[in-house]
Amino acid sequence: MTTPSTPNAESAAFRTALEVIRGVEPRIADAIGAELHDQRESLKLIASENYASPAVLLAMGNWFSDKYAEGTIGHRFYAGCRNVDTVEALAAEHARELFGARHAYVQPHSGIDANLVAFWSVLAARVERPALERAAARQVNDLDEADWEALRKELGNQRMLGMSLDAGGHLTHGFRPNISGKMFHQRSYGTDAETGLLDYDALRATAREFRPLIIIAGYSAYPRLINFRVMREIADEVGATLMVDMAHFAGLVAGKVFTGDHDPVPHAQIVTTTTHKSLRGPRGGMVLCDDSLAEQVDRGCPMVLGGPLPHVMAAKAVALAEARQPTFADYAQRIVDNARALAEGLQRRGARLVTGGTDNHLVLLDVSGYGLTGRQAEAALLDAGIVTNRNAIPRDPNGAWYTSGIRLGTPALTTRGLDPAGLDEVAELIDTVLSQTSPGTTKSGKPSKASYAVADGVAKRVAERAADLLAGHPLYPEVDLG
Ligand code: DSN
Repeated sequence: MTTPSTPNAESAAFRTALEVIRGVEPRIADAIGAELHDQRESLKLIASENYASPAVLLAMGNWFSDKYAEGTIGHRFYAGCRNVDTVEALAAEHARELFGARHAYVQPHSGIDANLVAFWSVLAARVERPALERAAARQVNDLDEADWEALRKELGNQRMLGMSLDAGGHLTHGFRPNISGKMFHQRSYGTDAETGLLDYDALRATAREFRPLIIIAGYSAYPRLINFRVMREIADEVGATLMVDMAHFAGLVAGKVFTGDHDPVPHAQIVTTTTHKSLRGPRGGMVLCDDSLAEQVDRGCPMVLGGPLPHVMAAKAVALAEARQPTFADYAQRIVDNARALAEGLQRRGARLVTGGTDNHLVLLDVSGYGLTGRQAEAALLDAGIVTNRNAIPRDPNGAWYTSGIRLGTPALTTRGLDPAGLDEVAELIDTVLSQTSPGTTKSGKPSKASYAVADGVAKRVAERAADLLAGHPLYPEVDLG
């Protein structure tokens, strides 16, 4: 952690906070302490998780939580917002400077919220205002499928082109279980069947035929670079807006690991992100955009957001200030170096990776080579103290529930200070568990996609080795709860 502090200031701060909480509800103080313990003990490879600095965590626990501040800086629907204005302006300034963006809106509470703000902004910039206002006035809960169809027509029958879920896209990129799939007719682009890489020619052909309003780029499980210059060319050719959801790789953009064609900010009209993944901030979202969409984006609250969370905006400002320090670029580079070491370590031991490697912070391991489903592999690894999540792979025969993949990411372990040699050892531990796990059978004797058995003693031995590895890289070493 890079935040300057006096020795033991963090320990004193968290101990005091827990003491105060304990005076009201001791079970919550215990749960907070237990969570720190669990996080310290687990070998966390969830690609979307990280550890925020003590300064970021502390910035959230204060009286800014008590303030309503609907509206924008200097233009609020509540009195007494001058300190919230300071916080929001600083967070937005850090975001603009860090990412080289014309405009930053730091109010979204999450990535889904940030994407909703972006969708409505693009619609509002294109659609006749009365139609939009009529649509916004309707009661969403009362709408059935025919109503949604009528609403889409009223909004101009809009279309969205996004990466397919099994290629690594995200639910909010136009899929039915999410409101984006109700607001838009969705079509997907995928990856090449041979290489697993994004197929720009196929994408261009689909865009020409489908003529979407929005082309959305970004992913939660694609391990490679995206060329945003080419994406913008395709969008311009069909008159679409290019929107990039950089939630997963915002830290790599901030740390200048992704530059030129791989930095979305100069190429997309609108960019959304979360702030808690590779960016290492508080849980929350953010929108960056060019001047053409700034006015609409600033209407995010109350159009689709509840009141801003000033305490979280304060923590965003702190995290963004941290990300502007030179050490963050080093951190971002180490995330990628570590992911590459993990990928190479797995491949050297015979594992199959989707796309054959990684350019970013994540690795998608095809566990069918071990004779397992993703669900079995995820559970077996957890038994050995290794926390991952199962994930579909392109054209996955096991679907989105059981899956054939495991997604692994390095932002969290990099924050703990692990290096490529450490990630090679992690590869060894993963391979040891998976190669000694067998699929179980159902009660009727058929192969099960869920049950499994790890060979005797393996989970325990691996858990001990994982604990040894983590002991050399303590989490929050500056925090001693006593
Ligand atoms: N839940 C996040 C992830 O794991 O990628 C995205 O929403």
